[in-house]
Amino acid sequence: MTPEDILEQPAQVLSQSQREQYFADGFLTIPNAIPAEWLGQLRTLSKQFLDSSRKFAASDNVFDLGPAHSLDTPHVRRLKALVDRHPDFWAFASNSPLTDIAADLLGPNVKFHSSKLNYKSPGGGEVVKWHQDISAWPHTNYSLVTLGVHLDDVAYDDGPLSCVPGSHNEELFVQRDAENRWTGSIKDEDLAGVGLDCAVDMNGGAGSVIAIHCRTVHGSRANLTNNIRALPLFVFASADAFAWMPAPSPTTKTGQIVRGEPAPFAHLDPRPCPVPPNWAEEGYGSIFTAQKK
Ligand SMILES: O=C(O)CCC(=O)C(=O)O
Repeated sequence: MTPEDILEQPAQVLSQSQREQYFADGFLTIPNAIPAEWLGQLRTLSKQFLDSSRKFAASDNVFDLGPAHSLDTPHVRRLKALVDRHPDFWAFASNSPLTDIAADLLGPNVKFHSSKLNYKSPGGGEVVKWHQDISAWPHTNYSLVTLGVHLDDVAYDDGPLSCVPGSHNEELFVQRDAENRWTGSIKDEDLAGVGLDCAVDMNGGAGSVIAIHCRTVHGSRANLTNNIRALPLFVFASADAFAWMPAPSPTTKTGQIVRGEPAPFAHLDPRPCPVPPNWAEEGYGSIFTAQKK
């Protein structure tokens, strides 16, 4: 769906001006969006998984572990395919206030794409370089959004995401190095024209939701605190957006309709999108492993 078509649909939880701001800037922070019961359960699950990671020594299809990981001090970078880790993660993605927000930004027919929980450890944590998400999972159009939930208050020191306003309406960059290897990040020479000095930190209180358009240039700051910043992220698409390459981190729920009906036609956006590696053949670790290469 186009932004104009989406904005014509009645909103469920967002105001019309919040939706307009999302389409103008390419991102939005929604304060107090998640009720306390859901927030409590997400926090509990996040801590349980972090704790259960202690017994693992190497990354697998559940945990992406950092180099400092140990029994005493878990260093998890990512809990993968969240909706397959616990039924409540899927309930949250498919039938909660989060799903209502997705429908307000994507239209009445919404398809689930993927999910993960990123942990940012003290001592810097995973600084994520500037990138655009859609280049890793291209679709027939650009009506996809990532929704993140702040489990705790997030300010500058906690390592918030940072987004460049209006960058979703500009070009998509090739996220590969000179040898054509996938880097998951935008080259320095391309960044020069992006307007990084205008980037906005997505700070917010516990229970706020951050929405990032799939074309928006964004990155993520260092964690300067002694706390682990945990951020569950869920990606949704308009039902008429169809993936044309294998998903990097598919889940058992990828492609399921969570609001409305499946689309009888694909919507084709003519703006070009670079071709990512074929993840089904090459495998995908995480953005952290790709950016560290
Ligand atoms: O976890 C973060 O702070 C950033 C995550 C991100 O940008 C991504 O996973 O695409």
